Amino acid sequence: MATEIIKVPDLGGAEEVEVIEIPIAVGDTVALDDTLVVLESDKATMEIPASKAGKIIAILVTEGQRIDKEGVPLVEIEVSGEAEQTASVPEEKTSAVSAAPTKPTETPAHKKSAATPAASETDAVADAGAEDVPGDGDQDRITSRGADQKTAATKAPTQPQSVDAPPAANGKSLADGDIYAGPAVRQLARELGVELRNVSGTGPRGRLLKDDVHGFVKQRINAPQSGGAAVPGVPDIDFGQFGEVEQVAMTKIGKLTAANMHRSWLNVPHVTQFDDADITELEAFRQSLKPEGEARGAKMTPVPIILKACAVALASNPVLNRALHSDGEHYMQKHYIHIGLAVDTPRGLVVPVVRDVNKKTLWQLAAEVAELADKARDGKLTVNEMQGGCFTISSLGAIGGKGFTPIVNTPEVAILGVSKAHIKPLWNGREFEPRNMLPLSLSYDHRIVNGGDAGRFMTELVALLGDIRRLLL
Ligand code: CAO
Repeated sequence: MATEIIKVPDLGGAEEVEVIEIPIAVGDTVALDDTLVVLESDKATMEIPASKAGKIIAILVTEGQRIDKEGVPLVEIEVSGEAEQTASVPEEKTSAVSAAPTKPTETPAHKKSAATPAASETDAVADAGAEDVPGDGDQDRITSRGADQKTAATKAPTQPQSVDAPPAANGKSLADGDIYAGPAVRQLARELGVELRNVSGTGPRGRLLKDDVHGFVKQRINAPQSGGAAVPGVPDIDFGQFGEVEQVAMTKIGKLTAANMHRSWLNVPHVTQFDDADITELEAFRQSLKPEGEARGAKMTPVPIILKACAVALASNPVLNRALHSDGEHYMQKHYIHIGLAVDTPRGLVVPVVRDVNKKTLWQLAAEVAELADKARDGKLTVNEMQGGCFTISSLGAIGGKGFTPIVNTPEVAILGVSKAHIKPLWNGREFEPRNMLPLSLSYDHRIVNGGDAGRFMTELVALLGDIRRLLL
């Protein structure tokens, strides 16, 4: 049996190429024109085809290896007897891609007829399902395969049903343009029924790798079943190409917060409504408490008062003090009022829970808020102190801002966002009066809380903060 060594062709002006994919293994049988190695230069991807049909007996390069000259041996093939034929146009396929022209070229008719049926079918279907490729030099590969598009159209339906294939909003195929993947990845994607246009590439310059396809399938299998489309992945970007960057490990709290926020964002149909509470009198009262606070060693900030007002509003609007049961048939009505308080710490966001808010005095709440916030900032909260909340308050009042849409802290069903109070002109029926207005935003889970429920809660809260004597009623 004769052997043949396939070598790096003319690099077409490229100074260096990298071996980015070896879609064959020793022992594989390859047909004429099957891709053996994929090389990549700065501008183009080059598929090096088998110039003879036969069996792979040695692979002489490794993925990631850089090559800077023509003639480097790539693969050794034991040529099968009946296949001792030359490639249809090997020099065309390699030189065309390596030359990296930007203009598509016609595929000669003799090339089409020389391809084995198996090869032409594979290529044609590949292009029907997932169009090529971004690199300038890939134009030739696209064009040569594109010649079989008609065949592709008739053969594509025999391929496995793809996991998903969402059309672009404009009705144009999302595959137009930038799918950057080699033949082995395309082959794998076809076998698994994955549309490459939906997979994010993590290889160099966003190239799709086999791991990306496997990861995509794994993600789809683990994703909760729903009627909607999949959440598209966000591609990793090499930010280093734009400026200096540094990769920093997330804190444990940061990772937990990210997971919780994502879960809530995906599961909860959020609605947020806004109102302003007139806290002019409340602020006057709060300021008057300062000397007493100093004597007690406690500080009466707005938060303890908002906590108390929320407890009263929750008691009269119990819909916001529920949790959905996972069976979809029940909800849990809570008969206690524990309220979580988002605390900003150097390690991230934590939410200690103030228990039985409805049973505590404002001074008790002020002392507890200060203690929990200190413990949170010192990293000394116990797990118990962060469990059991019915509702959460996120106050950015001391930081600033006119309003925001907080994310419900599931399995709770509502959260109150508090922004910075501002003096605003308010019409009192005769004239504009300067009033201290506190912006409030209430996000809720619309699966269980209706707009009316939330509206009643918010209206009561605004009334309570507008006249805190109502807390006694
Ligand atoms: N409008 C105007 N001023 C406000 C205010 C508001 N809504 N809320 C508080 N303030 C002022 C207070 O009047 C007080 O000032 P004085 O000392 O002059 O009275 C000062 O801010 C107190 O601020 P504080 O932060 O020490 O205390 P707090 O009780 O308002 O808040 C806590 C406690 C733990 C909620 C807060 O420190 C905190 O961590 N907030 C951030 C929460 C957060 O990150 N939320 C986002 C979560 S989602 O990413």
